[in-house]
Amino acid sequence: MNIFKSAALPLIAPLVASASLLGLAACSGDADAPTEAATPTLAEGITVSNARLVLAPVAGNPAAVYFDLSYAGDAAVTLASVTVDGAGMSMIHQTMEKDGAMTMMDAEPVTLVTGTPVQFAPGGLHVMAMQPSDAWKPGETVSITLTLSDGTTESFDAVVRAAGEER
Ligand SMILES: [Cu+2]
Repeated sequence: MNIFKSAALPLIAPLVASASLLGLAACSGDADAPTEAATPTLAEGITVSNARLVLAPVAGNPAAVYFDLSYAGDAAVTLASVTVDGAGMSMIHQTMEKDGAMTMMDAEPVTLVTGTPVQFAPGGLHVMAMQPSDAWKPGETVSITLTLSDGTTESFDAVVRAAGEER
């Protein structure tokens, strides 16, 4: 009897190294170029409420932005990036408990699902506004812009709160 015993073919994928690394520069460094020319398309179906920017207890430390977002759009989109007006850099963070301590890290892309609210709140998702502006004073507002994966944007104002205030 001719039994095909473990007929595992050596499936060695031909690693055709297409080493065309040219033209893949991610950051082209033209951040100083005027961007006014690009007219952003407004995201559809997004409603943001209860937006607030909470200053850090220590001046100069990152501030956190929280808000409630609801989505009623048809397109399958994720939150691609966020801009906090006046901040040196902004990122979407996720607070997690790790080994009994709370830490935060870059959030996985936040997918917007119609009818499913997304809450940016203390202890969870938040926007980290690095290099905060000296101009941020409690009671004033800061413009926040979300950019979705389809390139549309949604801007809203967040009220500035002092570190000791309700988050
Ligand atoms: Cu953070």
